[in-house]
Amino acid sequence: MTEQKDRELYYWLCLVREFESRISALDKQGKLSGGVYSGKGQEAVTVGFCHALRKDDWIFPLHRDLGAFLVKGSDPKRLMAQIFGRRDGFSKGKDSYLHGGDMGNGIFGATSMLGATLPVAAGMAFKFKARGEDSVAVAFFGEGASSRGDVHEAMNFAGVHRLPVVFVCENNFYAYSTPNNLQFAADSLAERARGYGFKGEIVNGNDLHSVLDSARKAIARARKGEGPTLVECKTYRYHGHSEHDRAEYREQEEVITWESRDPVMLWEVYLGMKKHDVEAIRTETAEKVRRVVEEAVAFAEASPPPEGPEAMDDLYAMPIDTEVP
Ligand SMILES: Cc1ncc(C[n+]2csc(CCOP(=O)(O)OP(=O)(O)O)c2C)c(N)n1
Repeated sequence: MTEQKDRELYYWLCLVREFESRISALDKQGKLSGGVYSGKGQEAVTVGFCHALRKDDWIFPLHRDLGAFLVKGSDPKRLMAQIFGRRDGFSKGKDSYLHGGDMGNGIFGATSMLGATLPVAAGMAFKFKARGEDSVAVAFFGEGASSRGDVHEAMNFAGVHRLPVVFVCENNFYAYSTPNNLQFAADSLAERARGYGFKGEIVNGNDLHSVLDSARKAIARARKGEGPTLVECKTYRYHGHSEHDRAEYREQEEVITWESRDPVMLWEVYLGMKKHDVEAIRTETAEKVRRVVEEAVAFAEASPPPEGPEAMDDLYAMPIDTEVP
């Protein structure tokens, strides 16, 4: 990889982390309404997959995938306005940040029902195939969501029709407080793919190299018409389920073990092994991402909340003036 690529990927990892850290702080300051579901610790998954995509590809993020918005191309200012519930957000302040999609950048909004976006991703991939387009759909979900029937239906349909979709499971070992051994009885989630007739693999979700490698291969397979892939990324969320959850169901030793495999730190080790000046890159990148996040917060705070009558905007499609043949 070129030095420029190495630095670019580091920038994305750091931007996602800074953005999420700031949101957690804003939440503690009481400036946000709605839940905050930090993906801190899981950055390599969203950065790795979204970096490997084109603009005309679509992603289907869930509640912990804020980083996916940033890397797929969302304007950080509009994303922050969405989180603040302001008029300049994607949903114009009428929605919690979780449900806002960014249609212009190929990002479908999440639904509250876990896993319900996976059949939509399969449907989008069906459309790509039917129209002969070579775009790809990437659906993110947690191992908790994997227990839902929707997930089975989406994967079965995608397998039958060999659709250009990649299913990315972020296995962070807990669905709220439910650990893996109470979530599924199989050795892994990736092995379910065999039952659907496509490839499944397990990836170290904290190692950006492994994620990128797997993402590129799965996306290329989908683009070439070789069907779906299920990638199970083993990773860990540092925070609780949301900011109010102290996650006391986890052992401190376990948390520390995962923190020692931090995705940003691992990328710094890689930069160092390539004899880049890590200290200088870290300082320069920290300044850059701090500025982006500062500007996003200032923009969001200056954006007005929607006024009463706006509550009715965008609720119904306008009638299309068509001539009946
Ligand atoms: C069908 C459904 N059941 C329960 C919930 C409540 N809920 C929201 S997030 C969550 C945990 C999800 O865990 P997982 O899918 O592993 O994702 P993670 O939060 O670990 O990223 C739960 C139980 C929900 N939103 N939808």
